[in-house]
Amino acid sequence: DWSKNTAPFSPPISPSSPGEGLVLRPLCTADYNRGFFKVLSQLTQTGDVTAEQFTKKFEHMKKTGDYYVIVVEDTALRQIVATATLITEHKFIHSCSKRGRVEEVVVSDVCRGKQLGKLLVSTLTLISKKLKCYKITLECAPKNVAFYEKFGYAASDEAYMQCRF
Ligand code: 16G
Repeated sequence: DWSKNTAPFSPPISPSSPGEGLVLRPLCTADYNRGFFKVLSQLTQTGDVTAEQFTKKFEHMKKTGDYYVIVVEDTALRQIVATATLITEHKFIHSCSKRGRVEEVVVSDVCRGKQLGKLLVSTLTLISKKLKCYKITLECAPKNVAFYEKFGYAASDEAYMQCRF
């Protein structure tokens, strides 16, 4: 399934073999102390989140069953070096189907060039297919459009709108 459904990798890494000294796995609460927020801060403002706030949010997300937060850990340094999230949103439309959303795709600047972004997005896209989402979407900076096109994502003719508070 993996090699058939993803963009080509060279060298041929996969979720179970993400590269020397690296492991790809779901987020766990101990990752708070392994630099998870340091990685996220390379994407946007994270705010000062305490361990308690993190754990509470983690448990909530886990309970819903709709959050798939994955991380890549450098096993020697015991540090998170990349992360991405898949969220499934429940719908009445499309025969009570689900929509997948890819969020917070970040690869630490110290770990660029190892195909980790490609690995994370391929993994989440494949999971969304397995979970029978009828579509999967994401928002990204214009400079990252070409990257996501490699996985079959295409610009939509719908406008992206937001209201920020
Ligand atoms: C990017 C992210 C999105 C994240 C947002 C944060 C991807 C594919 N997209 O659009 O998930 O929520 O940045 O920016 O990773 P903000 O702080 O301006 O909302």
